[in-house]
Order: sequence, then structure tokens, then C-alpha cells
Amino acid sequence: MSGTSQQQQLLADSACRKGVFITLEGGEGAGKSSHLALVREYMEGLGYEVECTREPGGTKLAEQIRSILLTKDDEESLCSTSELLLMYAARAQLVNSKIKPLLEQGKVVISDRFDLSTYAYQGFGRGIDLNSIDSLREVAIGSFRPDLTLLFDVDGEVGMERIRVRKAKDRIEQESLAFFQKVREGFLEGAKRNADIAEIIDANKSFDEVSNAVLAVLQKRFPRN
Ligand code: Z5A
Repeated sequence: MSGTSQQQQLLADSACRKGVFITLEGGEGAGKSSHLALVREYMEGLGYEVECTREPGGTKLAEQIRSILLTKDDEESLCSTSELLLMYAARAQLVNSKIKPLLEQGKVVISDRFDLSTYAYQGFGRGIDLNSIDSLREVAIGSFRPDLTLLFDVDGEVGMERIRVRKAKDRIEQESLAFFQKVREGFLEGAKRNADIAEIIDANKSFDEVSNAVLAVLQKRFPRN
């Protein structure tokens, strides 16, 4: 991107920041989805209108991409490059057609997963070159970033045990423990790279302890008057 268009992109991004964008990230069974309601309630308590979404997905077209991404097809397997490109196709669609307009209206948007998942799953899990991922991100969403990312850090074994009872596991959930351990490493590394917006929650602890840790972060970042 040229210097001028990069500057224009940054201006466009900050202009839509009347609202707040919060993302919940973590490995399988980390407890992100279970804590979405708590984050929502807290932000509504501050007087915000809140919209929740998820990745991949969140719009009609992006949900169609989600179904390609998560459905296992025994006839033709999805290669890692296609997986990466589809993640960014879905993200570009969600950011441009839903998240940015909501933020422009001053709303809080909470997303169950976002870009840190690509860094962890496609970068560390699949082993795709991290510089290539950075370049694709630039094309897909430019400098657009969350205001706060809650990383639910869970040990691969603990997370897998929590979802063991699920009857139908999606295509990615069927990966090995070694894959999820690399993914965890990727999340932690990604959080370090985004230390200004990322907060790590120890998600190995009991549900109530995790909830208390989430509330403590929210109170620190968005204090109640
Ligand atoms: N993916 C990717 O590869 N690249 C990307 O860029 C993006 C995504 C955006 C989406 O799956 C898949 O896409 C995901 C990554 C990949 N793949 N995998 N595998 P999804 O959205 O359908 O699923 P998920 O995000 O992985 O959801 P999850 O496995 O359910 O994880 P979770 O939301 O963190 O967990 P949960 O549903 O809140 O909790 C799971 C269970 O654990 C549930 O029974 C809870 O009651 C229990 N739980 C939660 N916390 C605790 C504690 N603290 N103690 C005990 N039990 C607990």
C-alpha cells in the first residue's frame, strides 16, 4: 500500500471508531462463546447498544463461506492456502458490510473470534508463512483492529476434553492435540505482538474464576463511573 493510501485507510478506520470493537479469542473449548453474554451484559450496563457476531461468518455471504470452511468433504479436502484465503474473504465481508457500519453508529460489536485466530490456526497450526498472512490481512482489512481482544488461554488437552462429548465435530475440530498445542503457542505469540489491545485470561481455571477474570479486565479497560 502506498504512503498516501495507508494514511487514508488509517483515517477511515479511526473515523468509524465511535463504537467499541471487542474480540474473544482462544482454542477449542476455551470458553469464549460461553462468556460472550457476560461481556455483552457488562457493555450494555455502560449504556451501549451491543451487537454480537462470529468468525468465520456473521453475514449471509460470510456464513456461506463458513460452511465451506467447517464442513469436512471426504471427496475433496480443502488445502491450507484455500482455507486461509476463505478466512480473509469472510473477514473482509464481515468488516466492511457489518462491523464498520455498526461502529460508525456508536455501537459495541463483540466478535466470537477474529484475526488472531488466523495468526494462530493458519500461521502456527498450518505453518503458513506469517509474512504472507500479514500481507493478506493488509489487503483484506488494512489496519482495522479490535479495541480489546480477550484471549482465553487454554491448554490443548483441557480444551479438547471439554469438547470431547460433542457428537458432531467440525473439520478443524478433528485436528490432533499437537495441532492445538501449536495453535495455543500462536495465540500467545499473537497476543504479545498486540500487547496494547490483548488481555490474556487463564481459561484453564473454573468457570467462575474465568468469569471473574473477564470482569476484572472489562472494569480496568472500561471503568464504570
Ligand atoms: N478458525 C480458523 O482456523 N481461522 C480463523 O481465522 C477463524 C476461525 C476466525 C470456528 O469454530 C473454527 O474456525 C475454529 C477455528 C477456526 N475451529 N476449530 N476447531 P467455531 O466458531 O464453531 O468453534 P469454536 O470457536 O472453536 O468454539 P468452541 O470449541 O466451542 O470453543 P469455545 O467457544 O471457546 O468454548 P465454549 O463453547 O464456550 O465452551 C466449550 C465447553 O466447555 C462448554 O461445554 C462449556 O460449558 C465448557 N466450559 C467453558 N469454560 C469452562 C471452564 N472454565 N471450566 C469447565 N468447562 C468450561
